[in-house]
Amino acid sequence: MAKVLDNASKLGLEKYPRQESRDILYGTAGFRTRAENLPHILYRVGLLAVLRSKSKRGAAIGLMITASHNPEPDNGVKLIDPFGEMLQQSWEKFATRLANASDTELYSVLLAIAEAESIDWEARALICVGQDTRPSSPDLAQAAITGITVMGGEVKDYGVVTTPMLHYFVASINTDGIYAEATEDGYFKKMTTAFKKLRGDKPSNGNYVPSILFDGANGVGALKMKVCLSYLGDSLQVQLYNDGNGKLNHLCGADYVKVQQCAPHGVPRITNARCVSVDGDADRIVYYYTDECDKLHLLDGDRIATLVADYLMELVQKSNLGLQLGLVQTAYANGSSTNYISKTLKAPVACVPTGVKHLHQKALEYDIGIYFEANGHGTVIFSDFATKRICCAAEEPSLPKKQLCAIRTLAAIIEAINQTVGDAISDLLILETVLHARGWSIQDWEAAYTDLPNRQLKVTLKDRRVIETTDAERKSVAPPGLQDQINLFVRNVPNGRAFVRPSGTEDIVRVYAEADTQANADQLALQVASAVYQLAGGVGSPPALE
Ligand code: G16
Repeated sequence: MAKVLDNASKLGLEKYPRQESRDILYGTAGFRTRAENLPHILYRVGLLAVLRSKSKRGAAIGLMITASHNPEPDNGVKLIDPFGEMLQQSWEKFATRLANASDTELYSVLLAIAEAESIDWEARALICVGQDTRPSSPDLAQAAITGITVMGGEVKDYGVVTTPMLHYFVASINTDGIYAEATEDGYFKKMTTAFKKLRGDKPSNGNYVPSILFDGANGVGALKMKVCLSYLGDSLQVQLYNDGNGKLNHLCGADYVKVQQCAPHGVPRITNARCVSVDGDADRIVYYYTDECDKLHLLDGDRIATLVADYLMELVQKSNLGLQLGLVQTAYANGSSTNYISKTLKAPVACVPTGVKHLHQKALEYDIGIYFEANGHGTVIFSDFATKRICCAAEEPSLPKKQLCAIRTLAAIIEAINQTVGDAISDLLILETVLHARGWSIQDWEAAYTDLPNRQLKVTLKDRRVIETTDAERKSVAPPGLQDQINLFVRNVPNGRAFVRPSGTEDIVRVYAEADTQANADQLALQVASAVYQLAGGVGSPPALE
């Protein structure tokens, strides 16, 4: 053991010396920063992944190299736990410690982690490695693989994959049952077969037309959607745009459309056509259309959650299986969506801090948990209890026809959804299923409720950690006086709500505001952003509406 750790720290020193003096945190979705600062981090995460796998008695662990929605020069890495979930939070601390250790401390930090977790050195270690399409990803993958190998871990290199595909493969290797073979073919075959079953032999229905425009953010989502098309056959027509020739996430993709509230560049404006945008690693999806006046209508993660919840609640009721369904949102959820869930759908809804790791955890409390962040990141999870009940009942031909049909639809949804994490491609198939079943156009979908106008702004600070929050990030507790100012601004605006929180993926602070009108939401966001800039040490130009 001592020899392995010694080798690992020596090689790290020679080949991947620590480059950055600033400390880095394992944040909302792992480590993210400029790619040139990452080689030593990737090497060290490779070492840690081996310890994690050994601590789980050799279960496969995922190591995904991506910075998802961030600009192309950034990159990042996150670890995936055995059931395809995000790394256990107690290990995030180990990751941060290891990443920030000086070169000379590396050996002792590795040893301390191994001791704290009583690592069994005889256990094998299998690490599944995946990467997105960023130019920096191959070298970073090599750094991680070196780290894994030097610690005696086995590598399964999946090459370029979407983040949710890697989550799926890890879960599939470690579990028997609902997941398909851990290959691209297994993944697409399983979910598209279920999709086609759900769709039946009539691709059109009422106002629903089986055709969409797809903005791939010039990332891996476009590449993999191309592959998916060959499995979909005639069941869905998908026109691909931003399919890899332009700059990743630049003026396109789910984050751009959601935050800027603009249609992406590179996709033709076809009035009222149903369009989707995914992000750089295809774990988020938003829908949109542009109307006759060229105005953008955005159907974001909140709309996705409410559409899916409404449909699943009807199926659950018809199934008569007595299953409990609940939703999970974050502070970014539009106030109208939360009202619609509690007053119209009458479903339980919880609010947790940003980050799918928090939403996923909370959603596990329900038989059927639906979680989506407003940015389009989310999925549906069925508890073991719900899965067993649904799958057993689906084999009961003596049940009344309507009940059996609802149960079999739920069973097919279990097959089509990637329950490990938000997955733009799997979510798309579920959403197209619901719209098809309802016979709805995107405009019919939008009619459920009216969003409160809202605005998001970014503020750059000397150190974003001076902002501290509580109450699922809805209130700030530091710096002193900031929340009092926010309260004051909010009081002056009908239906006003605003909050501020440090990003866990970018070196910025995010401000969110909503109000009765767009002008009021813009003004509120600007007032809050200016207060943050003044009270918390803003750098660069003062905040402005973009
Ligand atoms: C990641 C997380 C999401 C989070 C987003 C933004 O998304 O997985 O849960 O909402 O970052 O986080 P923050 O506001 O802390 O920067 P992605 O798609 O970039 O992996």
